[in-house]
Amino acid sequence: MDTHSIIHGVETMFLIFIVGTAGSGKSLLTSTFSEWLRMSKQDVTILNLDPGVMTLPYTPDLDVRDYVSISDLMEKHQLGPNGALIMATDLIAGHVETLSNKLQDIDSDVVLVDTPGQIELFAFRACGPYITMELTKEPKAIVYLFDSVFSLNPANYISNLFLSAAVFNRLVIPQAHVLSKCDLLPPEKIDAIVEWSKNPETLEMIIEQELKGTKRLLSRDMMYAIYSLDLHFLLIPVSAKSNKGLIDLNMVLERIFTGGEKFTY
Ligand SMILES: Nc1nc2c(ncn2[C@@H]2O[C@H](COP(=O)(O)OP(=O)(O)OP(=O)(O)O)[C@@H](O)[C@H]2O)c(=O)[nH]1
Ligand SMILES: [Mg+2]
Repeated sequence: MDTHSIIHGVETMFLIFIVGTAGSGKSLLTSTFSEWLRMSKQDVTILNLDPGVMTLPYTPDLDVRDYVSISDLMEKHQLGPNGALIMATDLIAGHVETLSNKLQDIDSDVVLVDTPGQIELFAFRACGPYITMELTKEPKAIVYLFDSVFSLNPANYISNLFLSAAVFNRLVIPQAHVLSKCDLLPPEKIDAIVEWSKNPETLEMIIEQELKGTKRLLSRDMMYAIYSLDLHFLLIPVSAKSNKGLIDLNMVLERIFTGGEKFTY
């Protein structure tokens, strides 16, 4: 594979932000995908943007915890853990220039950015759009994770569609969609969820079958609203445990970066 491509004759570094709800598998995918890319002879830098994380399944090359400390903020400002996390995430914005300069110095092919556990801290406060815009001027993509087990319920799946559309609306960066932890469901269930993402009629059918009353009506209307936006949410099943789907994820990212696509996948 060749993620390190040449656009307009200039060698380019690509930034990939891994985004998703708490526990959706961002950090493990960052770890597994970085190893997979390295095996494909790609130069990879990992940036951890989660100030609150205790342990990571990889060794970050750059780590916001070196710049902001949750425990210091709690002590200094008499904050609880959540308040400190919010403050820490906002403070990261002040270190973006330093992080950008470091990334430019390292100049790897790909930068994988692991984002904070709580998606709202990253995507819905001012810092997320600021960081994604200002962290170098290199091409960027979002990988948005749909947790397989959570997505099996059509109402949850639709909530996640909304969340991912909201992230796109905030960040306006080409977005790839991953059905994470696909090893945790039988293949036919994974196929069914992927089919919902390809074909709204199958989603409508399952809503009719599995949901009742207000939940059914709301889910159906939310689904229509999403599809009327003409955004695409084609899910790529991926397992960060078995490496399944990494090749497909890579292909979609390559299309985004080399094709200059501006839309969601
Ligand atoms: N079976 C399976 N488990 C996974 C996979 N990816 C992640 N997990 C597990 O899911 C849990 C959460 O994974 P993380 O990678 O920490 O998820 P995260 O989104 O970074 O979590 P936060 O940063 O805390 O929001 C861990 O116990 C992982 O081992 C996967 O592909 N398959
Ligand atoms: Mg994490």
